[in-house]
Amino acid sequence: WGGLGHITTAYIASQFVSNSTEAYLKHLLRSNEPDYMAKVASWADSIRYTKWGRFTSTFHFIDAHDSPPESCNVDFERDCKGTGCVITALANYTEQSLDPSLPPWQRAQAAKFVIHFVGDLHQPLHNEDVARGGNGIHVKWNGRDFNLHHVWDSSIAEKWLGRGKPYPLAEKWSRDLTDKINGGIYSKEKDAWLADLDFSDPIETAMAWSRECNKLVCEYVFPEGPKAIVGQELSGEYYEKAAPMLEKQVARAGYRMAAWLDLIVDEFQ
Ligand code: DCM
Ligand code: DCM
Ligand code: DCM
Ligand code: ZN
Ligand code: ZN
Repeated sequence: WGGLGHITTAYIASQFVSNSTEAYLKHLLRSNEPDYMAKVASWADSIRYTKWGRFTSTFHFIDAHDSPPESCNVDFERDCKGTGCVITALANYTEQSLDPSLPPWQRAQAAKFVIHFVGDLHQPLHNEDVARGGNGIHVKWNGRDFNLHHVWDSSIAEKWLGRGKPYPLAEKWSRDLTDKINGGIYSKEKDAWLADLDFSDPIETAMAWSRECNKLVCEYVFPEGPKAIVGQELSGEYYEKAAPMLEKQVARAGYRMAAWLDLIVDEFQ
């Protein structure tokens, strides 16, 4: 996701984590503010193009070698790169974040990676190989040229929320989504969102979330296949169908992030 998506998932998580998780993370991340998670949610994107952070550049996605729209599927052995993917990254940094033998700065860094990668794992094109997750596909947005990946990372959410500063927009969106989870349209399914969560098997948990997200590629990202979308204007009908699904993915990511962080902190203490 772009900034809005990551900040929002982290704000949602901060509304669902337990009191002890909040206290532990505020201490580890050295912040006592309500945005203690939101403000570190995009950090992993800021280091991936630096020299020391280059080793993390493939950690943000898994390249499902499937063939949408006929067949969507993702396979850990087949699709996770040797240099690492979002599945192994989430598992490795989960382990680091609860390893008491590591220094606090490294556990803090690991927690920042966990917060980021749970978010990215819920972006459909981060679970798809075609044209490097859509980066190589040119489309139109309000008449201008964009790549499809950017549309899904940022443009759809930006249109959905309207103009404004990212943090206030994300904070408001997170409150809307928290209400939808607690008592609105997601309240009946929120328990099912945690059904695949197995803290003893982070790889399988992440794969379950990835499979669910990859399915959306066939239905919402490439409903008529990758060739048919080239050059299409996406800010109309396509957007109307995509935005509610994208919103649900952001809600799921935030809710699952909170549950995962609670398990990390329970284990650590
Ligand atoms: N490191 C980090 N944050 C930085 C700089 C480095 O997390 N701002 C990491 C990269 C290495 C480790 O710390 O894993 C040691 O780095 P160095 O040898 O640069 O101290
Ligand atoms: N790292 C790790 N396990 C360790 C030490 C460091 O996973 N025992 C992390 C810290 C950095 C990354 O790996 O995020 C790169 O470390 P380095 O630059 O030390 O190879
Ligand atoms: N990306 C992806 N799948 C790929 C390659 C990249 O999901 N196979 C994502 C990571 C970034 C964005 O696309 O969010 C841009 O990546 P890059 O700058 O590496 O092209
Ligand atoms: Zn992206
Ligand atoms: Zn990312």
